[in-house]
Amino acid sequence: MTSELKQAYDEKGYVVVRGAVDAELARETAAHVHWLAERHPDIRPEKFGHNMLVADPFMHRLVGDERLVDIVEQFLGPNIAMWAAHYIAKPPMHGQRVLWHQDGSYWPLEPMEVTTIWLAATESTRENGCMRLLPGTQNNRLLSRREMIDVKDGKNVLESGIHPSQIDDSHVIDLELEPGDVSVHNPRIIHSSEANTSDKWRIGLTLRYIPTSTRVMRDNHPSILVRGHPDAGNSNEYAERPIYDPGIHMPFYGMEAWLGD
Ligand SMILES: O=C(O)CCC(=O)C(=O)O
Repeated sequence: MTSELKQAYDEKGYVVVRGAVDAELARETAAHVHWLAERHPDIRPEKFGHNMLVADPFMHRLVGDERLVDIVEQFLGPNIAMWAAHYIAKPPMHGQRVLWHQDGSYWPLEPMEVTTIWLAATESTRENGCMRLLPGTQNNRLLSRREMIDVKDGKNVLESGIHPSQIDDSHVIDLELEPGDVSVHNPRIIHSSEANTSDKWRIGLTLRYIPTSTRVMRDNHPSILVRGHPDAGNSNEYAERPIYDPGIHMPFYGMEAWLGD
């Protein structure tokens, strides 16, 4: 039976789930960004990507959270992996913008069966640069990278985007979220976000979930298996369950379950 959530997602290309996780987990997620920022002052926090996160016990705990995976299962079925995680954490006053794009233009996935959970770790509003999307564009074809423009002015999380002449934002939707809310979006829907010039952080975590039957065509790029089993028909790589080490990992609620034998 199709759930109401899936019906709404199929129709609109996105859906918002309020209070998907509790405020404490959202707070820990924001604390994780600040913890990483102290250790990686050379990397902008809009760019804390998969390689930094894939062996981190807190990230494994978070992406496998039953509440998130239950949402995703409605769209992707029972065998699920998370193939790319990325914090887009915009610092106050000078947080970077994200140009209009379709996620699928960038991704080495075959087929393009994938959905994004965007988890709000702080409030995400018009003032601090929330995500915005263009309803209906989930039915557009995917543009290739060649059809997009490069914008290397140091102000963008992605250094490319769809040419402004191809954007009609008269019906734009601002996805304003509270900590613990998530939005879910389709890889074809056109979306962006403005710079953060407010005095508050805007911290979002993008988690890209796939059915394990989707092939990840990138070498040395492990996914995290979160439910069910790998697909025998492809050779996707999976990260091992990490062991919590107080010398190199952030402490978090429930970390006892991540200690070695
Ligand atoms: O976090 C943002 O501002 C944009 C998110 C985004 O582009 C994405 O999830 O693909």
